[in-house]
Amino acid sequence: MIIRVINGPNLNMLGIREPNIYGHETYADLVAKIEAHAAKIGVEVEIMQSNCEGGLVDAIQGAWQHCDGIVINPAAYTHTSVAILDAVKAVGVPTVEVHISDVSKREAFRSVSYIRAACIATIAGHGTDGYLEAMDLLKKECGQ
Ligand code: CA2
Repeated sequence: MIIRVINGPNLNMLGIREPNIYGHETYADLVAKIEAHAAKIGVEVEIMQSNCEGGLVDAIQGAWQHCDGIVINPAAYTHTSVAILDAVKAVGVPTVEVHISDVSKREAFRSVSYIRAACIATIAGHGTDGYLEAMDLLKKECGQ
């Protein structure tokens, strides 16, 4: 089973500022944590990050006929991007939306998610553990 983990803009800056919201882990820590969990549950993982909307669309399209599941934190594009929603709909790969913070308890604009409509689940407010929960969910969903 192959899971592609896609991270949106500014997630490469994790741990550098706003630790009260996003914690102290760096992006490298997050990657290491996901890789360790993938090895533990026996799935292959492909992890990427882009600050560009088109880069995220390309990564979603690249999962078509290649990956069994997608974990995506589209970051700020969650709240604005129809292109990312359409890409997830187009590929038809089971997708879980993840947010490190509890977006429902922050500014009103963060409660809007375009991508949610195309996802099998949304996990928010569980810190970076949310990524691992999303991987577990996809593994269960794909019956593996
Ligand atoms: O809670 C999340 O995971 C978010 O997707 C993170 C995004 C934010 O725009 C979403 O509303 C919720 C932000 C990504 C990281 O931004 C940083 C800001 C300052 C320092 C480090 C990272």
